[in-house]
Parts: sequence; C-alpha cells; structure tokens
Amino acid sequence: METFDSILDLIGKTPLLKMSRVGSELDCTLLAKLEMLNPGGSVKDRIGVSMIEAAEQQGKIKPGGTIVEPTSGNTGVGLAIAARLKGYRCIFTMPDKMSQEKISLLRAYGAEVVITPTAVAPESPESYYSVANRLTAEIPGAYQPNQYHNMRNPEAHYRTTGPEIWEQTEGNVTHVVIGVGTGGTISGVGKYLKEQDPNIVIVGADPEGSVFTGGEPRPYLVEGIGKESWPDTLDASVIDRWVTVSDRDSFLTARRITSEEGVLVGGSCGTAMWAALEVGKELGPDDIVVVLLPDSGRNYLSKLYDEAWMRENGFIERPGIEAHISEVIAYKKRSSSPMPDIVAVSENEKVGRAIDILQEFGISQLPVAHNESPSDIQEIVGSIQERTLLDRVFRDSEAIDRAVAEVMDEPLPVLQLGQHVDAMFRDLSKGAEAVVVADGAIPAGVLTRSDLLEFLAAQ
Ligand code: P1T
Repeated sequence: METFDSILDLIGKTPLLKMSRVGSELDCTLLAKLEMLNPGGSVKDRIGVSMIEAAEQQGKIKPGGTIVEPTSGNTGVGLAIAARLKGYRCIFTMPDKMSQEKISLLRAYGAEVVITPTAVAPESPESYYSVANRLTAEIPGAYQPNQYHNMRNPEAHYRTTGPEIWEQTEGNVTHVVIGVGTGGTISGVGKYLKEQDPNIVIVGADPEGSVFTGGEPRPYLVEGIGKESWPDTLDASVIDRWVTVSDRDSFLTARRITSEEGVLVGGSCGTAMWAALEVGKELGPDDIVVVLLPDSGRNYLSKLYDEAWMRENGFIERPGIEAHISEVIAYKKRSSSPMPDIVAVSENEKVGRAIDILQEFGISQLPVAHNESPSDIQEIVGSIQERTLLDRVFRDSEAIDRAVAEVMDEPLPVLQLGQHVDAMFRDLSKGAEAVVVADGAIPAGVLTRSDLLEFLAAQ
C-alpha cells in the first residue's frame, strides 16, 4: 500500500508541465512548475509548516498557542493547514484588495481573518503588518512567523523547490522565472540553483507599481507579489534580471494559460508567464526556461475570471458590437414604417396634444421644443415620457389641460451620429428611456431601448 500519514507529507514535489501551446512561438523549451497542486493550493504551503516547526523547536510557540500572520492569503492557508494538525489557533490579517475567495478559504480552515485597508503605508497603525504586530503583542501565547523576515521562508525553497527544479530538469535548466512577494521563493530557489550552476539566469517578475522595479509605490490589482518596501527575505543578489508586468498583461496571460493549456491559474502566474515569454523570445533550442506558477485560478473566480470585473477594470472590451449610432438610425429607418426624423411637441401645447402625438406614432417619449419640428438641438427644452405622464395624469385629472412646459421632464440625453453604440448603452443603462441623436446641431432622430435591442439582435 502507498499511503501517507498526514496532508503535510503531500506538500511539494509538484510536477513540471511543458507549456507547448502558450510557448509555441518560442525556440526554447518552456516548463511550468505547477505549485497550485500543493494540498492548500499554492507554493506557500511549503513555508507554512516549515515556519511553524522551526518555532516549535525554538520554543516560540507552545501547545494551545495562537499564530498571527499578515498574509495575502496563501501563506495563511499553508499555516492554517499545519495549525489544524498541530492544534493552534490562527488569526490572519489581510488587506481588503484580496479576493473574497481567499478570505472564505481561510475561514473554512477555521482561521479568524481581520481585514485591513489596502491603501495605507506599511507603517500606518491600520496596515495589515501593524494590526498583526498589535494582535501578536496583545494575545497571550501568540507568535507571528512573519514571512517577510523569517529566514525559514527562503530556506524552505532552498531545501525543496530549488532541488526539485534541478532534479526534474536533470541539471539542464538554464533560466528560472519567479514572481516576487516576500522574495522567499526566488531567493531560496536562486541560491540553490546558482550553487549547482552559476550560469543559470534567475529572473524576477514584478507588477507595475511595486518598488522592486519602480519608484514610488502605486496601487495595482495582481495579488501576492510586488511590495511597497523591501522585505528581509528577498536576496536580490541572486536575481540577474527583472521584468515589470502590467495588471492587464498579467490577467490576460493568466486567462490564456487557462484557455490554451487547461491549467486554471491565478493572476501572479500570468505575471510570471508574461515575463517568461519576454525572456524566452531571445533564447534558442538549447535553453530550458522554468516558470513557477504559484496558485490556482479558483482563488480569483470573482476577479480575473469574472467578465464584468475584467470589463469594469478596463482589461477587456465589451464583446462584439463595433457600431456607430448612425447605423442604428439607418437600421431603424429601414425596418420601421416611415415617420419624420424627429417628432416633437411644442412646449406651449396642451398635454392632450402630446398624448395624441404619442398615439399617432406609437411612441413612448417625445422631445419638447419651441415648435413641433425643431431644426436645432438648442430648441429642445424638455421631454414627455409616457411613464411619468401617466403618473401625473392619474394623480391630477386636470393635467391633460395644462401646458406641456408645466409637466415636462428633463430633456433626453443628446448623442452624435458618429458616436459608438457604447455611449448609447451607457445612457440607457443609467436610466434614460431614449436618446436624441444629432448630426452636429441638427436633430436626426430619437432612439429608444427597443431600437437598440432590435439593432443588436439583427447583428
Ligand atoms: O512570497 P514569495 O515567495 O515571493 O511568493 C510570491 C507569491 C506569488 N504569487 C502568489 C499568488 C502569492 O500568494 C505569493 C506570496 N504570497 C504571500 C506573501 C502570502 O501571504 O500569501
């Protein structure tokens, strides 16, 4: 029988997978180390158990003690798994930019999670580092492994991840690409591999906005990598080259790995892969590039795998429709019975006349202008809308005899013929019932929700 005693025995020994689709343009061999296959779903399982066992040996944590740690989530899972088996309580502090999935995951492992603001300096009392320090000081028997200072972090990679890469490539690896958070992974792997062969090139992948390759820190969305200050656990002397990667390139590359290779990966995998593809372009058939993929896309289903989130953040365009408002107008003219370009009601008319016009043309809203056929957009002063009109007339039976100017609503939004249909979509989704379309200053028509829908359906 091949059995294991504890889930901790299943950490590490992750496979190398050839990225022959994503890397198809490259002459070199591109191999991915699949760290999401660790039991807790990330590379950080490797340091969780290692930091706890070191603390036990040094007497820093006693039975029944509490582990407190600032984490972007994955280290928390690694610690929580070990803590479950060893009977420690866990409290994790996490910045609020981290995904809801990671927070729920930590709670599922029985940990307590304290959410702190992202947009504060590390030294602020509200930062996730400061809150973790305060809790460690206040709670009796609390211990903070502190992955940003704890040398057990790089040491775990020196002892496991580095030798695995060396053995799995039979010493033929030429380049290794790794995203940098605490720097534990790159420092441990880099140190071990350089000792085997000093010619191996170690590449750090860094998000735009992080201090490792930028100046002033700026916010960015990819999780787990980049920093606003240099951690003690990062040994930059083993890094031969840095590649800076935007959020957009990180997320789109992560989605590409998922769709082309069938490996569901997190955002920082996209960062590392983008950097690996950049480096790989310059290499030849004898080169073997190993890129480390830290965690699974399951942590980010509500983010980079959510179309709405990607659109809101400007990383993908609205699917499909490349059309201008002029085409919607032209479609409407072709497909409905003839009527004047613009039907309006004069502001001095009685409401009864407005209702007659609505009925005559079978429409639900009308611009209100100085006269019934305005020749300039400036002449439009308001609108009559079936919905609000009904409400008025229902409550005030004399409203029918009032002047249109007394009961009219705001003018409809005005858009130009040359604008993209996105502009119309935006106005309609903000609540407008219809829009007036103009050709410069000349009114060219009115378009409603159903006009846009019919146009889109016909595409
Ligand atoms: O910390 P480091 O070994 O440099 O690994 C960086 C990294 C990359 N990708 C993801 C998804 C990560 O979660 C991390 C590091 N994570 C933490 C620091 C943490 O607390 O989970």
